[in-house]
Amino acid sequence: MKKILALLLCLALVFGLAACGEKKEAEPAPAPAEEQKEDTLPTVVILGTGGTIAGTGEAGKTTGYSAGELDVQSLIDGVPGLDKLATLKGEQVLNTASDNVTAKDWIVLAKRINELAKDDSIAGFVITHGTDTLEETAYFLDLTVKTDKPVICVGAMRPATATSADGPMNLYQSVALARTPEAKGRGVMVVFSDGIYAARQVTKVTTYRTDAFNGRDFGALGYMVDDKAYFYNKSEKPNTVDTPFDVSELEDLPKVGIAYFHIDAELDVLEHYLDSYEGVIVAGAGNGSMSTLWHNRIKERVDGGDGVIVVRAGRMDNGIVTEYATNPQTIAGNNLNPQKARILLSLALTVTKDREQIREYFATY
Ligand code: DAS
Repeated sequence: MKKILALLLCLALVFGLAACGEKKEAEPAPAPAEEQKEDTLPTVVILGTGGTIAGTGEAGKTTGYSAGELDVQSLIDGVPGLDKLATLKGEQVLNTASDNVTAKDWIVLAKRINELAKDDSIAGFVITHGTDTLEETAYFLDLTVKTDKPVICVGAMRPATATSADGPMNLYQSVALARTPEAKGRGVMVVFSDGIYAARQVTKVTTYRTDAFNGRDFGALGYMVDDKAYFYNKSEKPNTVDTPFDVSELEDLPKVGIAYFHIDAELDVLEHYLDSYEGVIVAGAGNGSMSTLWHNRIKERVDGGDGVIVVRAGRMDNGIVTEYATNPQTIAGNNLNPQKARILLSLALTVTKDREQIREYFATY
């Protein structure tokens, strides 16, 4: 008897579930993919600039390729599922190895983002870029774009034709981050090898391996896992809409050079920079340090009324360079590496030539 009852119960359950299934089928069918895309997907603009991510070479190989060969539409088409994340609009700003990128290119890029950002239908931006100078472009944009929408810089260490090319996943995760509402208001970010990094902090740390970036003393802002962003940190430094740097009337930047200090560094190297540039970053040892020979020459020039601005940065990636009370002729570069200190000084010189105001900028941005 018990067995019969159990059998009846099972049958009732099975028919019940089947009925449920039928009910489900009776619900309105989901909108066709195209319709759903138009209605619900955010729009992300991908601005292509070249680099290894757009590089091609011998099939399978990771070296001996040409950077900046594929256009941005080919990059988009090459990533399965990218069009399920967002409505994508590709624009080719330039297509070159990132060692050829210029300040003029930066200004074109920043102006374009600033213009597009006014369009309410655009959720965020991705910049595809070579890795060599990616951190520089990212920091420049961090100081000059006037939007709180996510701006994500991305690249690859292996060309598109390599075995296990890293570009497609990096691009996928960048688009995913650019459309993520929690990514708003965090400044320009770099996505690389599952990590999310702040533009001001990130630096390239290897010539070859695919986990090529990190945030130095500050680590990562978070992780990407497939298309999901997990944030843990936020940079305290003002960026984008909270900086005084405005590119709208600029075509180029004031000339700022980097003088690399080392044992036996000759005075004529420094002199060259002091003579020909509006600003000089000394890539110094330790606390942005340099020889007495170099120090004294900077003092003589500045005390003698030379308007050249000299900033001391550190050759190593971590720690802070502090002011020298006995040497106010130079400005401490804070914890910016020399290539990033160069960007801040170039932009500062578009606003002021005043040494003390520029000192304040280095303490702030
Ligand atoms: N080194 C290449 C890259 O990783 C070239 C470049 O920076 O454009 O992208």
